[in-house]
Amino acid sequence: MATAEWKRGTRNGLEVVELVTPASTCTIALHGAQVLSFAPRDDREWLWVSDKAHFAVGKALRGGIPICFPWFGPHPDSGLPAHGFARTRVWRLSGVEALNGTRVRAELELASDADTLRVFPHAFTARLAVTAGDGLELAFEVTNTGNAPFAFEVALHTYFAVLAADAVAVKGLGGCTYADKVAGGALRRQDGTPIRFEGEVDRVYDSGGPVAIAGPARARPIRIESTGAASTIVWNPGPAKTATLADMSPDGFNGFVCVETGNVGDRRVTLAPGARHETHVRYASRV
Ligand code: TA6
Repeated sequence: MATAEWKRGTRNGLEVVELVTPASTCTIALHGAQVLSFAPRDDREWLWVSDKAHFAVGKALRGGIPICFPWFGPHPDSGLPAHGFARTRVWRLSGVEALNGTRVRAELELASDADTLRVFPHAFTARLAVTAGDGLELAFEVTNTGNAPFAFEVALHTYFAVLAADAVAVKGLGGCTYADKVAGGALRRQDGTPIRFEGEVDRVYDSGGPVAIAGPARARPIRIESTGAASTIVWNPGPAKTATLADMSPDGFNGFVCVETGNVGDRRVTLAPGARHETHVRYASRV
């Protein structure tokens, strides 16, 4: 029986820390503080990583749980990367600890510096705590270390592995309004039916959940519960958009659905000097 422990290593040249518990193994790249894998001992891998993902410092890695911060989506200045800079910087591993023999928590940190201040002129410290056990928890905390308020967006952009995207659905957002980015951002209201994936789906819901991913293509449903989150983004590129993405195989869209938890658009967070905000999400799957 594995005990709760951790070890450092590399994956495709990127430095990683691996959290090993009796129930699961979780791999986190220091680049982007990006969770790349969560493999329960009694289930399939929960996360998907593109077979053409870029494993290179400074480049976005498609898959796992990219952190979109301090902005979500394209930046008004087209010269800046979509989804902010948190996912393309190397974070500091500030601590790892085994908790009561069944879980392990890793903490990673990114502080503002000359590079970030050039594109986001605010002093901050961002911390991500990843706790692995029979489920997976992420706590993303931002502290305003400057002397003026600032606003930021965040999304934990999770790629959930599925056997077939058209054989799962996302449940729990019935009645919520959403911006349909496939229809130019048109505002719509989700009816009571689960969200299904036939073709490109790209929707920003005004709800932090809880939601679930379920269907024949997921042996067991994954439940997603959050605190400090007011947005859920649901995305799958479908075949046409996938064909435009250099870091995806043509059929890659069929291997995942993205259900992302955070605070984006008009749900962005404004922090007073010295204030902090935590976006917390828990992924669980019980029989
Ligand atoms: O979360 C959905 C989304 O904003 C989509 O519009 C699509 O751009 C996706 O993120 C992936 O973005 P990326 O920059 O990682 O290719």
